[in-house]
Parts: sequence; C-alpha cells; structure tokens
Amino acid sequence: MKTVITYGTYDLLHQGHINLLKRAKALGDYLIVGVTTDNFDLERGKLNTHDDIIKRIEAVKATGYADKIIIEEYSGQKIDDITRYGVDIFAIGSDWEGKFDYLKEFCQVVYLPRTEGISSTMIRSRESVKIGLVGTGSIAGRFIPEASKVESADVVSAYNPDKKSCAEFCRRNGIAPQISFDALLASCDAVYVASPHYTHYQYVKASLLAGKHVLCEIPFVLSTSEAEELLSLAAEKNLVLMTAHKTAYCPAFRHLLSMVKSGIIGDVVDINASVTTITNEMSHKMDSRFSGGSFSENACFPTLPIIKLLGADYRDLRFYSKMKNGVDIYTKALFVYDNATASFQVGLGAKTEGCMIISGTKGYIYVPAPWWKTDYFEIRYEDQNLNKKFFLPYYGEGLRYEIREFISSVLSKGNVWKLLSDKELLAMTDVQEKYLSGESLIRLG
Ligand code: C2G
Repeated sequence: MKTVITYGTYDLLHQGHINLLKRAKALGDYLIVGVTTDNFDLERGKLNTHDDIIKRIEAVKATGYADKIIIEEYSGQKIDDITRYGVDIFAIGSDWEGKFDYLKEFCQVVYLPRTEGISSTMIRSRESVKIGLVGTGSIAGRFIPEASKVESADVVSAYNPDKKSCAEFCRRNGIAPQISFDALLASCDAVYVASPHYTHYQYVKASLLAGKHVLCEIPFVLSTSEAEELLSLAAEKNLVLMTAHKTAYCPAFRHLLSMVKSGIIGDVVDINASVTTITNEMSHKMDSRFSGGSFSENACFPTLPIIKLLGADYRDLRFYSKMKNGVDIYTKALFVYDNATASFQVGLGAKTEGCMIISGTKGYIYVPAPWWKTDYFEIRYEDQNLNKKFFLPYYGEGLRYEIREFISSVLSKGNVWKLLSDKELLAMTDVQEKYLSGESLIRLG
C-alpha cells in the first residue's frame, strides 16, 4: 500500500484545493491530509484565515479524498508525521517548488501542478473594508504597513485639519488626502481614529452617526458617560466600535490571560506592571491643555490586565503623581480589592523597568519589558523544575492583531467574541476618569 501525505490551510475550500487533493490521492492508495491549526498559521504569518479549523477540517472531509485527517501544529512536524505514518510520498502544490526538498531524505517528494486563477486570498479579497484615517501622526504611520498585512483591510484616505501635513502623509503612503472630515466619511466604510485623545469623542460620534464602523486609539474617551453614549450608539446602529488596544489582541498576552484564568498560578494576589516612555517636554503628550500626562498617555496598558484579571470591584484606588508644568510626569496607582492588590507605574518624565508580575498562591508570571507587546513570558514556581517559558509570535508593530479583529468583526457584522468587552472598556475608562477628577490623587512635588 502506498501512503501519500499533503498539508494545507484549506481556507474557504475551493476548486484549486479539490484538484490538488484529487491528484495527491491518485499518487497512491491512502491519503493523509494535514490541516494547519490557527496558531500554526499565525506563527507562519497567515493572519487572515476566514474559516476556523473545525470548518476547514469538515471541508476537507467533504471532498471524500482524505482517508485520514491530522492537524499540523508546529514546524518540523512533517518529518515526524512521515516517519510515524510510514509515508511513501509527500505531495504539495507547485507554488512550494523546491521548498520541501529537505523531506527527500525521508520519502519521495512530488510537486503537483497548482490550479491557476483561484486562491483563498482571491476569495477573501472580494470583501474589502475601506478604512479612512483621522490623524496622521506617528501611530497612523505605523497603522498603514500593519493594515497591509491584514486581508480585506484597505486604507484609502486620511484627514487631518492641518492640510499640509495631511497631504504630505498621504503622498508618502499612497492614499487620498481629504479636505474635510465629511469628505473622509464619504470615502470609507470604517474610520480609524488616531487623533489626539481629547478629540476622540467628537470624531467617534460623528463617524457612528454617519453609519461608519470605528476603530479608536487609546485612551478611548475621557469619561464613562461619553463611553456609554458611544457604545450604545454603536449598538443601536449595528456598527462595530472597537478600541485599538494592541495589548488586548497580542497573542502572548491573550495566552497568558487564559492560563492565569485556568488557575495555573492559583489565586491572583497581586499584579504590578509599568510603562514608562521618556518624552520631550514640548510634546502635546506633556501638555495639560490637551489632557496630556503620563496617566492619560500610558495607563491604559497596565489597567488592562488589572481589570481583566481582578475586575472592577476594587475597594480602594489611590494615585500618587509627581507633577511638572501641570502634568504628571510619573504616577503610581494602587488598587485594593477584597482578596488582592494591584499597582502600576506610568511615566513620561521618569524611567523604570517595564515588566509585569502577576503573583498567585501557587506561583507567579513574569513578563519582561516591554510586557505590553510581548512574545514571551515565564511561569515560575517555588520548585524551579516546574518553571515554564512561553513564546508566541508578535510580528512587526503588532497592530495587525487588532486590525484583524476589527476587520473580522466588521465582516461578520459584529458576530465575534469581543476580546475587550464593553464592560471592561467602561471599567478602564472609569479609572481614567477617576484620575482626571483628582479624586484620591496625592500630588508629589
Ligand atoms: N493549491 C493549488 N491550487 C490553488 C491553491 C492551492 O493547488 N489554486 C494547493 C497548494 O499548493 C497546497 C494546497 O492546495 O498544496 C493547500 O493550499 P493552502 O490552503 O494555501 O495551504 P498552504 O499555505 O499552501 O500550506 O504546512 C502547510 C503546508 O505547507 C501548505
């Protein structure tokens, strides 16, 4: 009996996949098909799969060519599978010509002709979401190359009241400058709000009223009543309103949260995290007139794990800020819960180690700096032999993960699990509002 093996993602299964499976089956008597897991695809840079693994497996099964279906989870697995299943022939499409020659040491390698004119990418790109940018600063500049990595995300235009810098930004990035915000709204299906944070509320509201989906930079808005109003407006109009909190969508951070929630370090007793980024005093980020300061700029990051893991029912919350020219150049926040404590340090005019430690009754998690965009963390125990290290991909600037989530949400009409729930977003906005109100704030000289 001749055993053949082939692999693929098989997203939105199409005629090209079917032809390939048919040809692979014809090479022998028994066909094994390896379907890639979502995680493995993420690792090899495929950020755009439309169907989840169950759907993709079902689709392969329905072709009737596979005698056995396995899942492919890691690089190097092909060698293990070939030896484990006594495979005679490894077959793959000709787009991979030469790439799997290293398997010739283990079995025969056959590159089968690829079907021209059809691909999952082509099918996916039929649905595109046109995105208009408000604000053309540094984060908007990083957004464009990141969006280009996400299928169906099509950045088309930008608006900035400063016409000259808008034109220059658009020329550099090959998109259309818009002379007014209304013109921007008319040019797109969705708006990415990347303007200074004190302007978010007005831009988000106007975009929603115009029927556009919104991805808004953090901090979202400066008060819970504004946040509530915008979230209910989006719900009423059936539009997606998401914040661009890159940490919330970062694969390693998501994995870490699930592990902590599953009890791997026991009960959480304390969280401490910091984010400090020394910033020019002349920057608008340091200007009190524009709600600048360390808290507004950086607190969204450490507030996220605290709210996600310990919730919003803290008994006490206090802030200590070192001030300069009316803004906090450094702030420490201290949360007291019934069963735990949490704290964070943020700074634009002071520097400290940017790590995060989540302490539990069985062990702790250590995430080295910069923890808010990490691809690595460790679980540490009293018995060091039990310690574990975790590596998960974090490509480029990491904005592609939030953009992917936003696009999937828009295309599935909001039918995806919100990785940052409205409740969590409101609780985070509330912390921000408490700080700005000066309630429980001790100013240090
Ligand atoms: N294919 C084809 N014709 C097309 C499209 C795809 O013959 N028009 C083939 C590919 O060459 C591959 C298989 O169908 O052999 C599955 O394609 P994908 O789902 O795109 O998976 P791929 O990224 O090629 O994964 O470890 C994973 C594998 O190495 C291949």
